[in-house]
Amino acid sequence: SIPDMQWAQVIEQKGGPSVYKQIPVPKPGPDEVLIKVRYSGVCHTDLHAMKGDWPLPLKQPLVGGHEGAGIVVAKGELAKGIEIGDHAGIKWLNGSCLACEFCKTSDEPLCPDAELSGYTVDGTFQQYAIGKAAHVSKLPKEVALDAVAPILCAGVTVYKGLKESGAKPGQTVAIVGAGGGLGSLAQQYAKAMGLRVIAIDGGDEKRGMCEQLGAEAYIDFTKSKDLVEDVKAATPGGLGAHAVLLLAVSEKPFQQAVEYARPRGSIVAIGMPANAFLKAPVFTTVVKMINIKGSYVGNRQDGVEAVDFFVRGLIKAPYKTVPLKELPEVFELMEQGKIAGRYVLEIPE
Ligand code: 8ID
Ligand code: ZN
Ligand code: ZN
Repeated sequence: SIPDMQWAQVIEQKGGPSVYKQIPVPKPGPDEVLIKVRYSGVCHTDLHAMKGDWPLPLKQPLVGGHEGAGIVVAKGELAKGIEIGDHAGIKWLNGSCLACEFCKTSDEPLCPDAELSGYTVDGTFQQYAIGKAAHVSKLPKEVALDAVAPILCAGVTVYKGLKESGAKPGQTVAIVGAGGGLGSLAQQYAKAMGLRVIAIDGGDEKRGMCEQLGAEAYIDFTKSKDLVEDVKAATPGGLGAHAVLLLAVSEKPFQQAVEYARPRGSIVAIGMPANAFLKAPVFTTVVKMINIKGSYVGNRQDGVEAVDFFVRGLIKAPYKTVPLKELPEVFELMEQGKIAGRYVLEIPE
C-alpha cells in the first residue's frame, strides 16, 4: 500500500542545502505513473539545480534527481503501455507536449513545454516520484535497478552525443571530463560503438578508472604541459581527434577543443558550466572545417537504445551506492571534482 508521507531530499531555496525530510506522496494525474524509486543516480545537473546557476527558472521548493529506477505502483486512467508492477525509469525529460513540431519529429527535448525531472517538476530523490507514462523508460525485470540508474541520464546523453558527433567505427573520440559520471559511461558507449577513446581528466584515481574502461590514452589536464600537443600525439598520425565530447564543468576545454580536433572533426558540447562560452578562432574553424554543435539528452527512442546497450551487457561503469540521506556529502565531493564515475543513492523502502 502507498503511504501518505515519504522521505525526500528537498531544496527549499536557491543555493541549497538539500534537506532530508518527510513530505506528502504525490498522486499521479491521468497520463502519469507513480514510481516507487529504489535507486537514483546523482548527476552534476542536480548540483547545478541546487545552486541555481543556469539561466532557466526552476521549481521551489524542489526535489531533485532525474536518474531514478524503480517499480510502477499506481497509474492514471490514460497511462498506456505500462502496468503496475513494471520496472521503469524516470529521466530528465519528465514529459513533453507530444503535439508540437519538435515532439512530432522525435526532438522531444526541444519541446517548448517540456517538463524536467528534478528541475521544473519534483524528481527522483524521494521514495515515490511521478513521470508521464509516454516518457518513462520501461526496464526489463532482470536488470539491476542500481546499475541501470545512471543510464537514464548519463547513458542516454552520451550515447546521443556520440551519435550526434558523426564519428564512425575505428575513429577516435576525445572525451573531456572522462573520469566523471557522463565521461565514464561515454567511454563504454564509445567502445561498444567501435570508437577509439582518448580520455582527458585529472588525477590518478581517474587515470586508473579510464584505463580500466578501455581508454587508449589518458591525458591529465592538471599535469600536462601542453594539452593540445598531448591529445594530438595520442591520435593516429597526430592529426587530432575525429570527435571531441565536452563533458567537463569548466570553460577552458570549450575554448581549446578546436585546437586538437582533426580537420573535418566535430566538437559536441554537452557539459554546461555556468556562464561559460564556446569560443573558437574563426580562421582555424574555417580552414579545418570544424563542426561545433550542442547535444541535449535524447529522445524516447535514444532512451530505449541506450538501455538496450546496457541490457546486452556492453556498458559497465563503476558506481558507488550510499543512502538517500547522504546526498549533501555527494554534492560536496562532486563540487570538488573528486568523484570517479557515479554515485547512486539507495532510496529507503
Ligand atoms: O543533455 C546534456 N547536455 C546533459 C545531460 C547530463 C548532464 C548535460 N549534463 C551536464 C551536467 O550538467 C554537467 O555540467 O554535463 C556536465 C557533466 O556532468 P557529470 O558527468 O554528471 O559531472 P561530473 O561527474 O562532476 O564530471 C565532470 C568531470 O569533468 C572533469 C572533472 O574532473 C570531472 O571528472 N573536468 C573538469 I570540472 N574540468 C576539466 C578539464 N579542464 C575536466 N576534465 C578535463 N579537463
Ligand atoms: Zn543528468
Ligand atoms: Zn512538444
